[in-house]
Amino acid sequence: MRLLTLLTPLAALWLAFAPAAQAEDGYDLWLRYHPVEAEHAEDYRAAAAALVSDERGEVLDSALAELERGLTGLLGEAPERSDRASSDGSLIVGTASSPLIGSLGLDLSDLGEDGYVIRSVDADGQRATVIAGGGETGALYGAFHYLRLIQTRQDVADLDITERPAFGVRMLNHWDNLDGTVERGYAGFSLWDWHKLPHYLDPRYTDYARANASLGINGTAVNNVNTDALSLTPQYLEKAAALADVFRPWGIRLYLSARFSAPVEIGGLDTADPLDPAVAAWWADKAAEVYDYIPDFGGFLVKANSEGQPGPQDYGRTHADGANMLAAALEPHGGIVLWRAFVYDEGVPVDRVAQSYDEFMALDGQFADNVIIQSKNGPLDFQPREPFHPLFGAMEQTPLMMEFQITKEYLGHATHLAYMGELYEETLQWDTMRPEPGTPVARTIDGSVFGHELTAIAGVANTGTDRNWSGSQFNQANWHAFGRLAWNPDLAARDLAEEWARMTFTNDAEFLEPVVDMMMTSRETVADYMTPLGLHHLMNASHHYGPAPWVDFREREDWNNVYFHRADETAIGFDRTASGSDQVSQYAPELAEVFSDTARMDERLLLWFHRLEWDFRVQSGRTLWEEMAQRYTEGARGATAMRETWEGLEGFIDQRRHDEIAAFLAIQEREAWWWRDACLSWFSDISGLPIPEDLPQPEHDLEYYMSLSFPHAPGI
Ligand code: BDP
Repeated sequence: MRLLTLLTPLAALWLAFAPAAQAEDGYDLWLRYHPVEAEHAEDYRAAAAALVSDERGEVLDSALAELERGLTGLLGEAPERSDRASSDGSLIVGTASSPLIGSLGLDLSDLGEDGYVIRSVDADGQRATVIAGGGETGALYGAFHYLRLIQTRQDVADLDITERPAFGVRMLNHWDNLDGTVERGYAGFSLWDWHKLPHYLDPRYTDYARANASLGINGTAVNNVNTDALSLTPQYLEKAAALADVFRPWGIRLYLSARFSAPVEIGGLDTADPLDPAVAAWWADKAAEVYDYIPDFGGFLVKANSEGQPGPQDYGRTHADGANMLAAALEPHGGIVLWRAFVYDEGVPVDRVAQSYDEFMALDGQFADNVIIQSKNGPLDFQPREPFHPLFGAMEQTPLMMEFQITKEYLGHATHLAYMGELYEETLQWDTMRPEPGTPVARTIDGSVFGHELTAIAGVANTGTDRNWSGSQFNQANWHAFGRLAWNPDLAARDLAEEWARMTFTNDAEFLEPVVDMMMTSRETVADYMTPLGLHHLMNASHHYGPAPWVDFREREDWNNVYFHRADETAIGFDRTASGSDQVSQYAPELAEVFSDTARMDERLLLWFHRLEWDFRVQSGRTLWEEMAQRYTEGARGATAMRETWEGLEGFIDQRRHDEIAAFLAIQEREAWWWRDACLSWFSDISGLPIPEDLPQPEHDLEYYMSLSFPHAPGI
């Protein structure tokens, strides 16, 4: 008894602190708003003592609510609310139409709806900070920017910031199915509970929209590109409309993937031929119906004639015929068509990697004004490393947009740490040399080189029902980096890694330095232990989990790993130079020349472009085989190093997230060595060359690696 009474106050004390500790499961993402250190709080409070606005609006209200929430969390007390800047330290928030903001005489022209300024001003003799958006969405993005400044401990006393997004449409693509599963999803089930919609709105829908808005993302395609025509029936449109209503106050428009054969499947027609007037009329009616449900509907995302999906080519028509027919249906309502360039179908070409460029270049200039072509970053399929897609820079007369994959289908799914910001940066900054040297991919899609007004960028989402949203804590950084680069593709991946880590974990430099370094090298590490030297598509069949260079049994030749690496006893690699498929000639001539020259090229793409004998001397002086063994080993060692680095960082952050990450890094380490051992064993067997003696020998024999099977790996 005595013991119990003694323990009770202690238990109470423990309970008082427990909820805070428990909350650190990653759910709050980078919007944690934990109290700033006492020594800084006073300055921040002085700058933002009152929230002032003389305007109302659905999106503006979100901006004000977020500032109130953020400032309260960060600074420990709620700012006063007022419609006048009557004392020092007012944070004035609004748009160009606010009388108060108008009276400050700022130049807000050229901001567009989404742009904003954040400026320290003198308002009637009072020191104030104004967050002024071109429109309400601009004010919302400005609000998040201001909070980010405090979250990352930057000075807010003397601000003069002007921001405008580089792309008009900044969207996520969800590969979510109506049954709640997610294709290539590694974070649980779909966020959308279609069954309970529209009558139950999970509060998580709002948190999802907030998180996107905090990055500047303004669109979301909620259903899989391998889509079900049912998504376009009234039953599901009503549900989609309920989601759109939740997203709207956060500046986010809803898009739907549209199945090309829907007129047959749900429309009772016997054809989906885009040139058939009855088909065009059906789509026009369907578009009008969609806009009745969702007045600000964004448009249709379409995967056609790819991997068995229906499309215009089923009727002898072109991608342009198909896209333009849908574009005509959406045009009266202001909608757009996002037509995917990821196409391969109809037999296996010599080089699958060449197909998309060939098909779309032939149609350049034939697309309607409200069509944009959505191309993956590389010409194959979201590999750990690919050269940029040659359409970037080449397709001049049609707006082209980037599709990145945030979910890591080919980079270790939930558990492996691979910071994609670094891959996105590499792609966006790659010099296409078109129309002239010094033209990075980013400039070919942001409208600046070819003058297109319609600009967009998409990321295949990694969100799901996991508490941490993204399957792992570090995968959140990939969502964050994508969103921030969608706003400004010239931001540095390293800066974004640091910004994310500050907001997600801590501002402590002793933690940040090793963590940011680890993030920045992580993608290369993964590329090394999975697919070094330009190898690609070595993942196990279908679910893409684990190594399997031996896959040769799939029904399509170009679904087999042996098709891509072509290893035999003499050589390895895919010859895409003039002596092979000549896919290299799809690039600007100066670039094609470099890619074709083993002495001048970046060897990280060596076997992507070249087929070389095992004893070929690489730039290090080693033989190709020795170099491959070396790279695989360094990759696996890199995974070990990441695990060790993280173990040394215990205590900087809450235990729960630390432990989860530590466990995932240990999985990654195990799987990295498995990748290395399995691939080297198999390539050693094929080439007849032993793994160099000075390197660790595989733990098991080749039969063991080849016997492993994972029929229930996630994501399919
Ligand atoms: C591949 C995925 C497949 C997708 C396809 C696509 O394996 O699940 O449907 O891309 O982008 O990467 O359409």
